[in-house]
Amino acid sequence: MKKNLLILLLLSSLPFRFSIHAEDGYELWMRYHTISNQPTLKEYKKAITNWTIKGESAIIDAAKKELQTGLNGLLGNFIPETNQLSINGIVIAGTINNLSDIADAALKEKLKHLGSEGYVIVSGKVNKKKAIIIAANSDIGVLYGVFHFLRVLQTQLDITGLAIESAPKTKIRVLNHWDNLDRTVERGYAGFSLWDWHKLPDYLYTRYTDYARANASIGINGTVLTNVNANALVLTKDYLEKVAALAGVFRPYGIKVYLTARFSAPIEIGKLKTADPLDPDVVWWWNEKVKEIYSYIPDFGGFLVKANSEGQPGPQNYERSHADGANMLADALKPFNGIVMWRAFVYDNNVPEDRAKQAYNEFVPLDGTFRDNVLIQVKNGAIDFQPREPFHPLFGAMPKTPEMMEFQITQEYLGFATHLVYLATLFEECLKSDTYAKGKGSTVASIIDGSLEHKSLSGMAGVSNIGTDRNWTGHPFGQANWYAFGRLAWDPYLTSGDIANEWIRMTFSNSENFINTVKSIMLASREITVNYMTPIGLHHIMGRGHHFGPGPWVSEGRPDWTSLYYHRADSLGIGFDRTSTGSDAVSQYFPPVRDQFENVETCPENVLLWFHHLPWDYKMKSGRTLWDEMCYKYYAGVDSVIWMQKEWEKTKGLIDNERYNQVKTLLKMQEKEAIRWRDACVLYFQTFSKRPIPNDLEKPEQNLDYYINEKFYYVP
Ligand code: BDP
Repeated sequence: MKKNLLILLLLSSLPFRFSIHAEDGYELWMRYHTISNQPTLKEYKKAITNWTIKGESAIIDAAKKELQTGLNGLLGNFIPETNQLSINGIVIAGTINNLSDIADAALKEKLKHLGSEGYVIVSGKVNKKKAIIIAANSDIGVLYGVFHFLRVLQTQLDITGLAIESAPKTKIRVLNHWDNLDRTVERGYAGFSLWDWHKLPDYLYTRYTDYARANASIGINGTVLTNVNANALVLTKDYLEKVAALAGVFRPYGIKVYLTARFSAPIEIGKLKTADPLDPDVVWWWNEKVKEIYSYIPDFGGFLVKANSEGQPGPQNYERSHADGANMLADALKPFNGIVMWRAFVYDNNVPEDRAKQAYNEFVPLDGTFRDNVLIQVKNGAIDFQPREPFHPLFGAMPKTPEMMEFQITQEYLGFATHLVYLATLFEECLKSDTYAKGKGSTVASIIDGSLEHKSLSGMAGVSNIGTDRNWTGHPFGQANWYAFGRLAWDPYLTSGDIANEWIRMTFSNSENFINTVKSIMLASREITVNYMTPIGLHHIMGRGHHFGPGPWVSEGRPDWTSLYYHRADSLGIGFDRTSTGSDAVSQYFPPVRDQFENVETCPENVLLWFHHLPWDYKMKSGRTLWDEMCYKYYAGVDSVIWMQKEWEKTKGLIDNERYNQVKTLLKMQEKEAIRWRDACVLYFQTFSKRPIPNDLEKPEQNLDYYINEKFYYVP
C-alpha cells in the first residue's frame, strides 16, 4: 500500500514523463523523456547528481519545478535538490547576487552585458568540485537559463565545457491571440480559444500554466489575449478580474498580459458621445480606465490597437491622425510603464489605387510624432501574410519610430492546420532582407531589433496558432512555427535550419536519420506551398472570406478584396505592375531595392508578378515562357507534396505511431488540397493565356467550373 502511494506521488510529480495521453503532442517540445542514447545518458548522470537554485520568488519556484521535472525525466531517475555545495556534479542556478560567493570575476563581467533577461551557463568548479552554473541578473534570466540548459540536454549536446551566454535581442516578444470573448478564434484552426472566460477568474486550467511554460521556454514575454478586431467588453470590471487571474498564472513565467483596445470603447462602455482622441472627456476616460486596469494587473503590458482598418474605429473617424490616437493611449499608459503597439495594417473604405502602398503613405509622414512608448507593428509584407511577399517597405522608412514585426503563425493563407508548412524560412527570408535604409546591411532584423537606429524599444509579434486542440496547434508541425517564432523573437539572426534541428530533437527524436529526413521536409515545405498556391509572385488569389483553397476567379465586391485586383490576368499577360509605369509601389523602397524590383531583368523571379505585368510568352531564366513556367511550378508543388509523403514514410518506426500516423494522414490531405490549388489555378489562368498545359504534365481531372462551384461550409 505504502509503495503504491509512493509511486503515485512520484508519478504526480512528473506530469510530463507519464502523461496519460502518450504522444498526443500535448507536451510540445518540453518532452522530458529519458535519454535513450546510453553513452550520453551515462555521461549526463555523472555530470549531474544534484541541483540547487538560490533565491525566493514565484519565478524561482517555477524554475525549480522545471529543473526538477526536466532532470528527473531526462535522466530517468530522481535528481535531488541540495543545500550543500561541495558535491561533484551539482547544477547551481541563481541571480548573480545570490551566487556572489561562488561566481568569479569573469562570470560577473559577462553578466554585465546581458541585461535583465540574459544568462550564462558555464561548466566550472565550486569548492573544487565539478559544477554547472546558471547565472543571471534577474529571476527571469534564471528561468530562461534553466530552460536553455534543459534544451542542451534534450538536444544531447556535450556538457563538459559549457560556455553559453544569451540575451534577447528584442524587448517585446509577444503572441497576438485573435481570440474572441465567445471563444471563437479569428483565423484559428486548432479548436477554440484557450481562455475559458466563463469559468474565469475562478477556474484555472493547468493548461494555462503549460502555455506559460512553453512560451517562457522560448523567451516569449508577453501575450495579447484578445482579437485585434476588438470587443470593448474586455475592458470592463468583470473581464478585468478574469484577465487578472490569467496574468497571475503567467507572471511566474515572465509573461505580461496585454489587451486590444477598441478605439470606440469610451462610447460603447463609457457612455461618452465621442471617442475623439483630443476630446478632454475621452482623454480622461482612458486615463481612468488605464488606472483601473493597473489596479487589477499591476504589471499590465499595454494595448495593441487596430484602428481605421477593415471597418475598425479609429482616430481618423474624428479627422485625427494615427499619432493622435496612439499618443493619447500612450500618455495614459506612460506612468505605469505600459506601451502601445499600434498596427500599420491599415486600409480604409476608399479603395486605394494600390493597397500595398497605403500603410507607407499613412505612416511615413507621422515619423517622429509618436510618444516614446509607442511601437508601430508592421506585418512582414504590405498586403497580408501571403505565402510569399517582398518585405514591407515601411521597414526602415520611419527611422525615428520603433517598428516591430508582425508575423502570422496561424496559417491563414498557408493551408490552415492541414498543411505542413515550416514558417521559419518565411520569417528568415524577411528578417534577412536588406532594406538599404541606411546603406547596405540595414536588414529588417536590424530594424526590428532596434540596433540600426539604437532604439531601446523593439519587438516581434506572432499571430498565434494555438487553440484547445490536444496538441495545441492542430497540425503537429504547427508547433514548430510557434517554437520558431519564439526563438526568432529572442534572436532574429538565428537560421531556420538550426531552429528546425533543435525543435525536431526536442519534439521527436535525436536520431540523425530522423532529423535529416524531417529537416529536409521542413526546410523545403514553404517553397513547396508557394509553388502550388502562388508561384512567381502571385498573391491574394485565395477563396473569398474564409481564405481556404484557391479563388483566383473571386471578382465581386470591394475591388481590393477580389483576386482580379491582384493578379490582373488578361489575354496579354498577368501580374500587378507596381513599377513606375504602374502603381509605382516600388518607389517606396530605398534606391537599390527599388531599382532591383523596378527592372524586370533584376527583379527576383519569385516576386516577379508582384511587381510586373508580363506577357504570357515572357522568357523566364529557365528559358521557358512565363505560362509554361507557371504550369511547371504548380505541378512541381504537387509533386513535392508527394515527395514529402515518401520522405515521411521513411521515418516509420523511428518515432511513435500516433504522431507518425497523424502526420501521414495530414500529408495525404495536403496532397489533395495542393491538387485543388494547382488545377484550379492552372485552368483558370489558361482561360486568359489560351495556351496548352505542357505535354509532359498530366491534365487536370476536373474542369474549371467544378472548382468554381465547390462549396466549403463552416470553414473555421
Ligand atoms: C487579415 C485577416 C483578418 C484580420 C486582418 C488583420 O483575414 O481576419 O482581422 O488580417 O490583420 O489577414 O487585422
